[in-house]
Amino acid sequence: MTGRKLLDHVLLPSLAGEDAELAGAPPEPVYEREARDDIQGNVIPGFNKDHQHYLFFRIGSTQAAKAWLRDMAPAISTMDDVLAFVRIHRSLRHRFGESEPGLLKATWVNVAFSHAAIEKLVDKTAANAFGDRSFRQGLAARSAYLGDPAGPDSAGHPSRWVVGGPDNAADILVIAAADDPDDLLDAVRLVKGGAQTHELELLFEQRGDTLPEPLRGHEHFGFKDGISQPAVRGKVSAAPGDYIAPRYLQPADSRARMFAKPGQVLVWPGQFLLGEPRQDPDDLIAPAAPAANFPSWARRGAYLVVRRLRQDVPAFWDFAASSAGKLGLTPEHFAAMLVGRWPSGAPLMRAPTADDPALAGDTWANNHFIFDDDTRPAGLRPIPGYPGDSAPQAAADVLGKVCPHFAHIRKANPRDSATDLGKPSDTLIRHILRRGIPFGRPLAGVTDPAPELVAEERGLMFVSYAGTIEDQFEFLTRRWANSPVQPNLGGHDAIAGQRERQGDRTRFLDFPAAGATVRLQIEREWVTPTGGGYFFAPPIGAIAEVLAA
Ligand code: N7H
Repeated sequence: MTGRKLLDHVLLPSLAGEDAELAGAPPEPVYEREARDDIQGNVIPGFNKDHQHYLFFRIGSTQAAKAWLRDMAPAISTMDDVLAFVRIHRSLRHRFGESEPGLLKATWVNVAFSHAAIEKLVDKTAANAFGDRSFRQGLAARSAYLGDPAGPDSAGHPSRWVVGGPDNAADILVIAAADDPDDLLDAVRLVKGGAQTHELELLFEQRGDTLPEPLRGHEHFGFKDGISQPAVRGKVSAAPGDYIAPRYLQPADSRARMFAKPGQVLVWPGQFLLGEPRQDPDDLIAPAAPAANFPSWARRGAYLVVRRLRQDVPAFWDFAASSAGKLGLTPEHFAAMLVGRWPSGAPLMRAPTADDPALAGDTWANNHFIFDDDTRPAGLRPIPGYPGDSAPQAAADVLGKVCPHFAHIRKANPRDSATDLGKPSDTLIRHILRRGIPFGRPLAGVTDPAPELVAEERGLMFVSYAGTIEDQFEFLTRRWANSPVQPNLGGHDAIAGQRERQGDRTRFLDFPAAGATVRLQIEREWVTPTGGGYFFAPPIGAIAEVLAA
């Protein structure tokens, strides 16, 4: 049986059913087969593979590039392909639990284009019809605005980037991903071979891999990543319960209209796919009109941001250790306050004083918390084999004493907190779909690392998709991570924040210590941009019919 046929049949065990539709909830768009075959699979639902490869190409000859794209188009992995895989995988996990023996394997490929590439392949008018100003300008031109180092001698200055700088910006980005590293190598070989015969110059390539056990799923500082994602509203068919993102809350729980899984907020698809119903910023549940500021062939495409972020692991942990010493905390606790989660992924809001690996491993509990009010237990549908969420619920932390306002996850997603924008529903229109993966060999957990290992490059290939770059990725970075007073007072985001003021890159944290706030200056930097680009992942139909026509 092929994945396609299975997709029509595999619904989440015991969750599909007549009670799956919620009274009073607005109807969500149905993505029939034609739409699912058009949307690239890394946008929705996301490849989520342990091994990925990023290939940055420059077009040599427009005609040759078009011929290559015509060859490539049938090989682009669709939402239908990837969703079928995810559903079968989920079904196996329900049966086998965590011991699921890795029975399924797949290899996926997606492609995206810069503004300059669209100009070359279609024309200037088409390229300029994209309403997102940041996309039109490109990442290098926006770098200063993002707070990246302004001095040309700084490692993070665009003139020194490995790709995406003023002289080495890529036209086309190919993302290949696989469960099996050998399968990935085969796919990359094929892509490179085809590109070479069609005069595409490979400017840069980056392999990314999940870190080896016991760090699988963690990033280089040692923290579990990929826990919190928005859920895209929408259905695969009109059948009751056939949602893209399975709904785990009981209809009797009023939050079932707002969350797919506990803590996983539902967002209308137009926040990620052009031309689809967007999120109403004044109402947590209602849709708003689709955007129309793009060429008509680009409907159901998504903007893609890629940032190659180098991480200096010793600098991060040195700061954590010295600050922790001043505050009477363990370095691990202090570092968890910078992130908002313990290394295991357990949220501080539910594990305020010590890590809780069991909570971290509980996918129905590890994202279930809000910041400003007490969190009520979630009413869950019966989930086979799941005994229920028994960890203590989060208590209101308006002042940020448990999870500080500078914590990366509180900056990037303030959840129920009122922000500088006003109400929590405004936060919904800022969400992004994160699809990154680490690169380089780990240092975390290595005792007495050899100097050569310390000196190697490592970091995060940060990748995100959204319906705008300016109002989503750039907004999160510039307005919240880089600001010491937004979305709330408390200091900079020490993870994602960048700050440039005439060469002074010092950031600070206002640490909520007992009695008074302690201001901690951050002199060193541990996340340095070293390359990337702004791209557009078009609907698959447009690759052959428009870009390669
Ligand atoms: Fe972040 N980190 O290790 O600390 N991130 N991030 N990020 N990030 C998150 O909740 C990290 C970066 C977001 O919904 C976790 O899945 C690192 C940029 C958002 O609660 C961890 C880097 C931007 C979330 C990290 C980095 C974001 C998030 C917790 C750079 C966008 C979800 C795991 C090297 C502007 C927040 C999780 C939510 C979570 C880390 C960069 C955004 C551990 C090391 C540039 C939206």
